[in-house]
Amino acid sequence: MPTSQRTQVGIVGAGPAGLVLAQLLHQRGVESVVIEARDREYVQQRVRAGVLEQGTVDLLNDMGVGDRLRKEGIVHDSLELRYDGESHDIALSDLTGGRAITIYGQQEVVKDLIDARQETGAPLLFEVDDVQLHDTQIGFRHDGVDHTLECDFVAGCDGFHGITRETIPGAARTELEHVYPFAWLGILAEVAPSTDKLIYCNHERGFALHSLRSPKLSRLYLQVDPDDEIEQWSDERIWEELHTRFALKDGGWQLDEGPIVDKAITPMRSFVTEPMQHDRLFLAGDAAHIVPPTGAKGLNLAVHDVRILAEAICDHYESGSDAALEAYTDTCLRRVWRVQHFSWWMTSMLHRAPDADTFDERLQRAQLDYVTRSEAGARTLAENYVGLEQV
Ligand code: FAS
Ligand code: PHB
Repeated sequence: MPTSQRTQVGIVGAGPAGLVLAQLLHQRGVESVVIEARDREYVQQRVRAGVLEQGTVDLLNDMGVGDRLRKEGIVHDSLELRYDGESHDIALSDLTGGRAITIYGQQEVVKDLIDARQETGAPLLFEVDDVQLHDTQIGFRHDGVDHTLECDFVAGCDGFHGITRETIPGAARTELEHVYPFAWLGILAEVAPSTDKLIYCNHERGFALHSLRSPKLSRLYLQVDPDDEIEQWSDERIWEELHTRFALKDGGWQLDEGPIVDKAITPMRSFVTEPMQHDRLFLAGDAAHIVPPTGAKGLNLAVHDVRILAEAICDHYESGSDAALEAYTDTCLRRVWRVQHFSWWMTSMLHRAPDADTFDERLQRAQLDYVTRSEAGARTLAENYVGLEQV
């Protein structure tokens, strides 16, 4: 028997954007219904982001979902740039008045947010399908039953491959995209990290990144050809390539190997859709924009969008003013383009484009020398990396 129900905000997608929005609205007494296409287990184990900006950590703590983050998150006050077989520290905290990043897996953030949602007793429906959006009416099937949700507002938090963005008429939106001529092969390995800070490595054979998830879990990335299939990359070949790219001239560093428990290849693109709203539909996170992961910004930008959206929706109900809702796109796009530039800049500085010539390589080295030898250059990287307070 089809059902029809009303809510104030219909949220499509239970990724970081949708779940943070739901919690922020709940804490201000605004009702919402969250619908998610995948099952709970899949959403909670999906390996993605790992770096949280200072602002994201502060918000999760203020929202009361930071207990495990404070216990298990690994705070980093610096990172390393490695090129020409040499290491260079970027003192993030010293250069930003004490701000830092925290390593805490995206799936852990999602787990904490789902637990918090369950505690509120407010609706979070997994395994919905056939989701359709007509203005502020969301149709979907759940447990074999058709449902219709009448909303005041709809939040499109369904990621890059979701349906909400596509419901904005083509004539009413502009899509701006840059696709990079390389991809990332990411692995999760059951071995203690070989470093106590992230290592971003520029090597003639391509970029490499040493990140981590816990004292027992390492997360590493390799620049690969965008047409490569994961089957072409045996575990042996992956480790061999990582050793080669991370090697120091003085041989003074060892990368430890361990069982690879997850590996995947991710395309690299920069993408923005403008505007991020249409009538009473508001897009947030990857549904509106994608950044290459080199700047570790995707999750953090998604959280920033919904922080703005939650405030604007609460203004509507608490003061009757729609000024912040009308300014939503302009407010978000200031940070979206700052972060797009930073992510493109990090990607260009650290990856080897297949058609790069010697002139390009000299420019790249000059950029690397500037950020590692000039305090002003290092501060530019540091303040963008830990997250700008104001944009
Ligand atoms: P998400 O894609 O996370 O969530 C969207 C949700 O909507 C999903 O659960 C999906 O199942 C659901 N959905 C889709 N279609 C639907 C439909 N029709 N109906 C209902 N539900 C639907 N970012 C960082 O900040 N730091 C990093 O270190 C980093 N590393 C990354 C590494 C990789 C390999 C990848 C792929 C991304 C990385 N990112 C990183 C970016 C990533 O974290 C995203 O920016 C982040 O997941 C965006 O969150 P959401 O906008 O909530 O979208
Ligand atoms: C990660 O830990 O997954 C990670 C870290 C830094 C990045 C991207 C991904 O730039």
